[in-house]
Amino acid sequence: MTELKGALIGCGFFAVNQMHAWNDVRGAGIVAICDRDPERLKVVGDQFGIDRRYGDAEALFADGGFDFVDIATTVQSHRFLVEMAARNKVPAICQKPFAKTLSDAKAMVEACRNAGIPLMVHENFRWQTPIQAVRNALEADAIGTPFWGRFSFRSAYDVFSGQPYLAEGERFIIEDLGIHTLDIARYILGDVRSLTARTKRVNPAIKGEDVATILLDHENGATSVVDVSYATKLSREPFPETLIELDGSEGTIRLTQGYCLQVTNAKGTTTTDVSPRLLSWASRPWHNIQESVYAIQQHWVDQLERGAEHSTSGADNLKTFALVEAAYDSAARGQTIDVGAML
Ligand code: NAD
Ligand code: 89V
Repeated sequence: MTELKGALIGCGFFAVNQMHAWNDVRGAGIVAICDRDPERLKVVGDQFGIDRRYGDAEALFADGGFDFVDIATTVQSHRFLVEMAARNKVPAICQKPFAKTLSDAKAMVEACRNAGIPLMVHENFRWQTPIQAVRNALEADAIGTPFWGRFSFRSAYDVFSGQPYLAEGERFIIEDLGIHTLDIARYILGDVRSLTARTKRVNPAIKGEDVATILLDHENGATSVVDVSYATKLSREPFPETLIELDGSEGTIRLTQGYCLQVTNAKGTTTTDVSPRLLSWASRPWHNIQESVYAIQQHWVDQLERGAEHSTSGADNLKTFALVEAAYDSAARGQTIDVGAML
C-alpha cells in the first residue's frame, strides 16, 4: 500500500497526540509541519524528526508534496485554513470545534464539496473504546428500542493548565467539551429535533460557562439529557470519562465510572470491562482520549482508501455543531430551539 503523506498545521498542546498517532497509523505519515510559533515548530519538529517546517500555511501549500492536511490549530483559524485546503484541492481534517459559528461551518463544508475534497472533523470521542462498546451493544439489539438516555461528563479536573485559552473565551464548556458529549448523544440515539438548555458559571476565575444541562428530543422519539460540568468535585475524579445510561424496551445499558459496561435484559446482567488500551505513548488519565485519536486517524486513512464518507465528515458535524449553537441560544433565551430549522 502506498503511504499517504500528510502535513500538520498547528503544533500545540493536543497536536503532540496527533503526531504520535500518525506514527502508529497504517498507511499514512506526516512529512511537513507548520506553526506560526517558531518555538512550537522546533519542539514538535525535533521530537518527531520532521525536517520540512513552515511558519506560514500559504508557504506550506505552495510547496505542496502532501496528500492531506491535518489542521490542529484552535478554532479562530479553522475556516481560513480549511478554505485554503479547498483552494489547493487537498483533503482536510479539521479539529473540533469545527468553526466559530454554524454559518462558518456550512461555508467550510460547501467549499470542500465544491472543490471535490473529503473533509473530516476530528470529533474523536465517539471513537473511544467504551463509547464503541455501548453502540455495539445497541446494534446487537441488547436492550430493544432505546427510549431514554443520559450522557454525563462531570469533573473538576484542571483543564486550564494545559489549555489556558479555555479560561478566556466567552463560551467554554458547551463549545469545548459538550460538543463531544452532544456528538456522542447523536451517535448513540440519532439526530435531534429540538433542544432545551440551561448553563451556569461556578468557577469565578474563568469567563465562560462551566456547567450545562441540555434536554434533547431525538427524531426517533427518544429523550436524552446531556449534562456536563467542570465544577463537580468528586471523591474519585472521573476525567475524561463520559458516563452513559440508556433505557430500552427490553433492558438497560449503564456505562459507569472505571469503564464498566453493564447490560441488563431478559437473559440477566452482563458486566464487561471496556477500558481503553494504554498506547505506548499515552498517559493516564488521557489514554481514553489518546486511543480515540489513533482510531479516528486510522479511520481517515481507511475511508480515503475505500473512497467512502467519514463517520464525522464535515456534513455530519454540522448536525453536532447545530446542537452547540442551539444550546447557547436556548440558555440565553430560555426557550426550546427547533434544531431541524437551523440546518
Ligand atoms: P494550542 O493553542 O496549544 O495549539 C494551537 C497551535 O496552533 C499553536 O501552537 C498556534 O501557534 C498554532 N496556530 C494557530 N493558528 C495558526 C495558523 N493560522 N497557522 C499556523 N499555526 C497556527 O491549542 P490546543 O490545546 O492544541 O488545541 C488545538 C485544537 O485542538 C483546539 O481546537 C482544541 O479544541 C482541540 N482539542 C481537541 C481535543 C480532542 O480530544 N479532540 C483535545 C484537546 C484540544
Ligand atoms: O477534548 C477536548 O476537546 C479537551 C478537553 C477534554 C480538555 O475538554 O479540550
